Amino acid sequence: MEKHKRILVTSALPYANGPIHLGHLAGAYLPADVYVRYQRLQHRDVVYICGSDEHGVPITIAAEKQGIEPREIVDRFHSQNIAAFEAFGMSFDYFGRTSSEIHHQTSQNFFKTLYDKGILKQKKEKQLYDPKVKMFLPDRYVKGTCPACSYPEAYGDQCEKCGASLSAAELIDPRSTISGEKPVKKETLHWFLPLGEFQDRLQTWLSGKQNWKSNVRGQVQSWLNDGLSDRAVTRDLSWGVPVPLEEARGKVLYVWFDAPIGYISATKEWALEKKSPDLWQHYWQDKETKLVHFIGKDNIVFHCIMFPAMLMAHGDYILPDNVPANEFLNLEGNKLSTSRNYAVWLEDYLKKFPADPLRYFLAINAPETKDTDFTWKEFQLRNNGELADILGNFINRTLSFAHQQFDGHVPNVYDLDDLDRAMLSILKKAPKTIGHFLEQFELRKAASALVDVARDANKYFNDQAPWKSRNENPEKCATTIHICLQTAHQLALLMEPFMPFSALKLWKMLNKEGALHAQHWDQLRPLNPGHNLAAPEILFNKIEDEDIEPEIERLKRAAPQETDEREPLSIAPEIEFDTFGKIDLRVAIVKKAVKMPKADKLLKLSIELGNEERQIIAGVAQHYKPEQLIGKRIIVVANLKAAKIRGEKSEGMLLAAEDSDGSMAMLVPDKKIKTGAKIK
Ligand code: B3M
Ligand code: ZN
Repeated sequence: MEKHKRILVTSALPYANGPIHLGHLAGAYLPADVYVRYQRLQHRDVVYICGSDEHGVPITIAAEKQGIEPREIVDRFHSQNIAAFEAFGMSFDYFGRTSSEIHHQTSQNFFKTLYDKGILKQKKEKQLYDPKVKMFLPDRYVKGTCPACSYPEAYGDQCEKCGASLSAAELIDPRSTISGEKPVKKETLHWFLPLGEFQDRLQTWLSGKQNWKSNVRGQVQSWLNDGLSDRAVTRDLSWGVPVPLEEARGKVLYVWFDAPIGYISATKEWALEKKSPDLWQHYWQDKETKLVHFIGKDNIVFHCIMFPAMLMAHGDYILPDNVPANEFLNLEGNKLSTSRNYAVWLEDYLKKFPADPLRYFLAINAPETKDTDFTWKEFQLRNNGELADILGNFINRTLSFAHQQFDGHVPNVYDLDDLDRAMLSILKKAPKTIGHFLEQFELRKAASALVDVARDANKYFNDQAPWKSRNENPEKCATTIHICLQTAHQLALLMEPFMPFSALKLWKMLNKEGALHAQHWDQLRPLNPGHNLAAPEILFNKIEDEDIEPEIERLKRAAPQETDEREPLSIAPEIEFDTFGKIDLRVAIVKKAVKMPKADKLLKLSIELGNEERQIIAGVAQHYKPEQLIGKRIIVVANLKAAKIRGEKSEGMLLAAEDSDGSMAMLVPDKKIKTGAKIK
């Protein structure tokens, strides 16, 4: 039983610097929307808030890249993303934006309260400054090597490789992302949230959250174990919410300070729209509200440490009850990359396919506890196999049968047999089972329980064989179809949170009076015998190979080709040139090549090296057939001490490259050159 009086749900505010892609949807949006739709069907008081995050360096960098003003960027993507979300069936109660007047006021007041309470620390610090473009380099304006994992492309605020949250000054070999220059250090004044002072309260608070997902708890606990330090909440930038202090001219609030306050501002705007300006306070200030933040895992620290600490510091607000953060969704086996256009953009998807199959896929394959993969093939399989062949097929055969045999009416129900009773009991349990999973944020289990109902229903239809009983036992046939129709009816309701468009379509086919969204999740009133049905329609179309092939091809072209440049390389320790000079590399030509008996990795090669003939044993048998090598020019280490390998003499070593996937390529001269030629 839900013990809270009301629920406030938020989804991470997407940066208004680009369109929405599948990774966003899987992490912060679809799971929240399913949860909220379900809570609404439980007739709970739930408000669902989101909006555009329009500040911060991601926005200004995007604007600079396109040579336009930040304002233009955010205006464009704010409306574009609203349209895409709507077409995807996102049911926000309010979608705000952090450039709004109310947001500026709310976040400035928030800052002011912390300042007046003496919580914020004011410090002069040396920060990275680009002398060429004459500006400080906060956050993503600087890149360098991650001090935690050595990833060379870490940003000044976060390493995308290991997830470490960084400050620009910690980066090794920093460089300006605007000019590429090595920055200098320059003094500047900033305000800091002393997170360390909230450490104990955060720990106590987290200890009470045993029901949180373990990936979230684990990450937060490890942060706490490391110890929290001061976090700057202001920046030297011109785009953002101005810091409301005389001495802070030209400075704005750090985007991760103002963005979460955006949840509060948007709730205020929602209340104003409802003509009940104080209503927002119930949702943010009454302990009986359950506050739930849906986010992706890269936002955990901000929602579970920084924002809670801000709320504690302020004192007037409730804290989140749960933060069901999701892991990442990969794409065809690779990490999504917006800069490489290696992503599936929601707008593009919706031009070709309906929203519901994607909603279903992202639910059943949600990255709840580990990263998952979106592949077009798997998407097609699930759509065709589960939605079309199981769910859609059951609805279609039931409604068609009712139209053909019962004149489009719900037939009477007569004596029940065991199979009938079993099916009815499945129907009775389903809302409870699915509801239970959804309450626990277990979207995958919830979605599969939904399809299980349809699977059981198909089996019931087959076992009862109404096409036979129609002549042999008309009452049994009527009972079967009656129960199948009640199942379809129940399915329409159970589908609503996951696939609202198809649920509504089914609801219309059933010709029910009253809106689907006005029904009660576990008190659906059954269809009455004699009720008149509307014409059946196909609920889910199959997706053909031709539909997905161009998508697969496009991604193949955009896929990271060679080594993913984001993989940090572990390069061997530095050597002097002299050391390198000692290695005598020469061109040779392969004369003979045979497999080594009982060694599946080794080939025995005879090579010509100038006027010498040598034998080398090479570990390339899994990558090259002997005949592929004969006549090939290769590079060998000619002065390597001879060794015995499996009883055979090896006088040298050939050079080949191996990548992280284990593929191998031999080094070959790019044109004909005499054997024995020296590599230098
Ligand atoms: N815009 C980061 C992101 O989209 C950020 C979320 C803000 S939530 C308050 O990943
Ligand atoms: Zn790192």
